[in-house]
Amino acid sequence: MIYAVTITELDDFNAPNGALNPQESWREGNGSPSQPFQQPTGGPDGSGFLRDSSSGSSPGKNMQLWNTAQWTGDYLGQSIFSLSLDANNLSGPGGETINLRVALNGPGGWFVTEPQVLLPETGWQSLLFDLSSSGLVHAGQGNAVYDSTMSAVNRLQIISLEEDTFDIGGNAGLRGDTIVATLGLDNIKAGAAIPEPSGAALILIGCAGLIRRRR
Ligand SMILES: [Ca+2]
Repeated sequence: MIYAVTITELDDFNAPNGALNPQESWREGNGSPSQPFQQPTGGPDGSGFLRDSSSGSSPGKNMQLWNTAQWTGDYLGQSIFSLSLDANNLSGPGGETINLRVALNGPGGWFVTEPQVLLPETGWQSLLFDLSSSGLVHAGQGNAVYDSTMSAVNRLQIISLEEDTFDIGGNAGLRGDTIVATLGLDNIKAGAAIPEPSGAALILIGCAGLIRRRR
């Protein structure tokens, strides 16, 4: 396997008509009849985006899709500690809520973020996921060591998962919720560590205290 991820990775799904891999290697399991596909227009800036559906019944019942190509590799070496994306719950009026999470698998096992709620009929939302050790919990398998997975990620998965009950299938990876839903994704982007405002604020308060004492 060639570990390829870089800090500049961006999936914008803007490939022109007739391109070889417009879905940018995002996929579901082999048996799923609802593989993710590029929608040529309708993204947050009007450009192409990725559309994926779950049927609520087998096959293709779970809201989940994954990448084992450009998103595999050494996140620590590339200083990738966050992931941002634009998401749109396209399930329609009265549709299911999507609880979007990012999950990564590697020698340390599965690690997953907290869910971010994506209600239907709310349009495109810009979401930021913390991939630092404080933003991820171990969901099963491997040696449970954060560095082990993040230095050799073999799969990046995007799922809807409301509860912290983790069901890991073989090929399916970390299973998403069994819901009838449609998800739009665009601008899946690697990022650096998210600054901690609380820590910075504490330092500022500390400095103000020092300045006051000197006067
Ligand atoms: Ca796009």
